[in-house]
Amino acid sequence: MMNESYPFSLKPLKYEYDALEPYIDEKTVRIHHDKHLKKYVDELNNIIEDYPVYYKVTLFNMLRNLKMFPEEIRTKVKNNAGGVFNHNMYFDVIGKNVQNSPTGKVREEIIKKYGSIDRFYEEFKKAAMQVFGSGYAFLVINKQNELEIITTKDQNTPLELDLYPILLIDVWEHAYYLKYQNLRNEYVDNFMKIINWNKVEDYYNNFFMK
Ligand code: MN3
Repeated sequence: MMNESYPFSLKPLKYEYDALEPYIDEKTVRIHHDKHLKKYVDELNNIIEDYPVYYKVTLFNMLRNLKMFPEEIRTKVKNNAGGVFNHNMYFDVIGKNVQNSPTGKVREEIIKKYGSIDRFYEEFKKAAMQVFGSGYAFLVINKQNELEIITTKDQNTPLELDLYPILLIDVWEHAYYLKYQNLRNEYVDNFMKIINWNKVEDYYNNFFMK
């Protein structure tokens, strides 16, 4: 998924639109995936189309090295490539009937860093609640190879900071407003119940294999 290059495509969900009910409602998933994510994919393709020199650059490498782009398109690439990357990961790390508790090496690392899984949930929720306006909370692997919670604004990704994300929550209002309105805290609590920790573990292991 991260190794994809131009032309980018809208990846179908690996579950039904209503699979995340009652935590995330069908209508929100449908609009979020089919409209919001699709728009980022289309916009990114429109931008890159005029610059064949970037046709072979992966999404991952674009975001790791935004300086490669000329200034006239750099912000647009950052926003739209970020939108594609963040949403692909978002829909990938949640699911139905998932391994809903941290597992494997990630579990060990979380306990090492935060003391307990509950304490981690508290910290992650606090970060998600602190995002002012639109953005994300991420669990990343930092430069010391430790876990760390960070937030980003808009569609910014940890990749441009040389940090490697393994979990994220989208707290743009479009991710929850239809069902939760202003109650972001309830959305965040419910999001925790549908995290697919096997996927988070995969992202973690992939980082150390590359
Ligand atoms: Mn979103």
